[in-house]
Amino acid sequence: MMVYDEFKRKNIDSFEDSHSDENKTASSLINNNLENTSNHDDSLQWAKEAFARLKQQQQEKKSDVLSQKLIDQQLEIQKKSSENKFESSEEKKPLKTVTDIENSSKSQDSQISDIDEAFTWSKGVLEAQGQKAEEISLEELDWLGRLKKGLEKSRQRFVTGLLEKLGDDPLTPDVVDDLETLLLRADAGVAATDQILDALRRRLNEEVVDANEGLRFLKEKLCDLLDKPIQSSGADLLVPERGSLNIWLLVGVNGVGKTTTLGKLANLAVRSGYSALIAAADTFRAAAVEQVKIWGNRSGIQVVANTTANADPAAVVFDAIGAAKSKGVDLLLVDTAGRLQTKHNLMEELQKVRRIIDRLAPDARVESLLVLDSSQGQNGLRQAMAFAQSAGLTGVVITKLDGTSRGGVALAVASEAKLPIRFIGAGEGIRDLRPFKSFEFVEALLAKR
Ligand SMILES: Nc1nc2c(ncn2[C@@H]2O[C@H](COP(=O)(O)OP(=O)(O)OP(=O)(O)O)[C@@H](O)[C@H]2O)c(=O)[nH]1
Ligand SMILES: [Mg+2]
Repeated sequence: MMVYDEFKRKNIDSFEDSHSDENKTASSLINNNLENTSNHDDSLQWAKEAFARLKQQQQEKKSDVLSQKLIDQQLEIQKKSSENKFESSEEKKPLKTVTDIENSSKSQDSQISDIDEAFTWSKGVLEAQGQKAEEISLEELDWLGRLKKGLEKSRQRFVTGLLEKLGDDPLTPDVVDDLETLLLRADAGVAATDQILDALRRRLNEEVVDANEGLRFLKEKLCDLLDKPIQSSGADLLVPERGSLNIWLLVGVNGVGKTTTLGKLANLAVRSGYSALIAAADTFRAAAVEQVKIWGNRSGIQVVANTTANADPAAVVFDAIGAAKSKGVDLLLVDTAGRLQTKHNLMEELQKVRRIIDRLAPDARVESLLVLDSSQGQNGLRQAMAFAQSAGLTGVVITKLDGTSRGGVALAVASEAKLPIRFIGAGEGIRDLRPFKSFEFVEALLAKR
């Protein structure tokens, strides 16, 4: 049967996998649906049915997230008591009750009325990338709608101002100066801002550019900038290679979402038919091992851990590589402890982990992915520069794009740290992570409404 490989973002032929029943995903449902309806060329009917299914899937997902939040809350209590370090302000905060959580999902419900517009927009974005009807899946539609919603804050800050400035008249040098301020405020960084503005100014010297063309040109330049490191890497999307060992290391400062991203990647792997294993190499806190085990359980993936106090992370990775080799696993995901880029001993610890990997699995395809919290703005760029040096980074995952994100940091990372962005996370749920596509990101960042 066909399975939707989310790393590749396309349907693939069947594979041997114990989870195959689970994989009767919405995408296969919708694809059947598409085959049936496209014969009649009835795209309106298709859109209606796809929209109805999408709503149903989103309702189901909400109840999953609800139960996941309750488990996480339990975990948080365990984590606090095991660390025995209560911060007084947090201690006083009452714990969320089921009703609180339900109410917060209800408030998300109220946004479901926006879905019509989000749906149409998402469908348009997929079609603009040349996706044929039979390739469009519910997952993609759902994700794009959420990505757009997640980037709302960045967009409000940036696009609303931009559209006001642009007006309906041809672009003037003054408008371009204002655009410069807007880009800098959106955390695009100096290098990215300069590149874009130089290109725009050159163009203005040659001809009159109206507002619509200005916006199109801006989007094109932003995509070029994000795509440059991706093209240099030689791979449009980061996909585990079947039949060989892929080792993906997740690194970054504290609390940016490394473990959550690992949990989401593990699930993405299983859903897409790869076998996976997790190495709990965050040995800094006992609760970290528990947290990663819970994520492993959610996707039925084994976790290699060493629970003795202050175990050496490199030793855990050593064991995990052994297990991954003997099981012939496709993807080994390594969770690491959060560390400040300024702490040299901890950065050296990361290098040691890298050395173990290179020695034990010289043929493995190793990725060292920096996880960046998008709400940290320009600080993210400083982290990227520091980790790039000591952790041999090959890519970036940007998280928390659903919160008070400052999406522009993606531009700064691509232009200054010259690292490809591989995945983006927008939410705490297990499915809230997707492979990065510059076109979609830029469309979501600069959507008019
Ligand atoms: N809203 C939102 N929250 C996220 C996202 N990713 C992670 N989080 C939350 O961020 C918090 C920290 O996530 P972790 O995955 O534990 O972060 P970490 O980098 O592993 O943290 P340390 O191991 O302590 O360094 C958790 O409450 C996650 O639920 C995201 O994309 N969106
Ligand atoms: Mg962690």
